[in-house]
Amino acid sequence: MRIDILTIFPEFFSVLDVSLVGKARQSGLIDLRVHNLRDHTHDRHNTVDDTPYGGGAGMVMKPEPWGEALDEIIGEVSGGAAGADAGADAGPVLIFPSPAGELFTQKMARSLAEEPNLVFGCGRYEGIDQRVFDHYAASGRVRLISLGDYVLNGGEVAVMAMIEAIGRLIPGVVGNPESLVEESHEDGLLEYPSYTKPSSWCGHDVPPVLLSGNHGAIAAWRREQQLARTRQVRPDLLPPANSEE
Ligand code: 6GU
Repeated sequence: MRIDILTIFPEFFSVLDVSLVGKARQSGLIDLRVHNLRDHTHDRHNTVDDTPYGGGAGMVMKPEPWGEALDEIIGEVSGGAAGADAGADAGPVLIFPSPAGELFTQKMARSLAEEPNLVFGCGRYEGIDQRVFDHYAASGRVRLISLGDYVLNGGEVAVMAMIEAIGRLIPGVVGNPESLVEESHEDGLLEYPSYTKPSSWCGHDVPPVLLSGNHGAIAAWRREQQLARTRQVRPDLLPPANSEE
């Protein structure tokens, strides 16, 4: 998978050299390129923002640097394996992290992990001029995506979270694919509690069923734990039949 990131803070992304995503980059499973939006400005101060039309607090990111940078990346990516005359939806998915976007979910991560090309555009300030989204909605597949109902200063940290969630679902990135199956959200529920040795620690014992060797009983206990946890802290995740008290 090729991932392009457009940002005014390229140095944020140096952490993507480490851990599983870092290994996936070294082995060539992920081709990740970080671009500085300011390289696409042409004034002495490398200006990327301006005051909002209609007034109001804060600054808005200007459309021209985004247009120039996105055209360049889309041109490179589309000139590759997809071929010049690939269909309208063969272009990269353009993802703009935004608290005004649709909610990022495990399901979305699974579907994005199957894409050959993702482009992330990190906004700062009060956001990006709306015409950037409108312009590329025609040629590419634009998605505004939010991590949750709170506000970050910019898209960089959100993009790192999304890349980690998506990257680990690319075949080969996580060593043991089975470890991807039994996790929170993969089956729509929170995960069950895990224990390792010693069987007793500071007066806390591992639930006896886990030491029983009875695989059917263990599976049933884990399922009950998933349901109980989910009911307690995330009842919104349960199908209606399970959420009744
Ligand atoms: Cl994706 N971006 C920003 N700036 N703030 C957020 C967010 C994204 N998701 C939650 N808060």
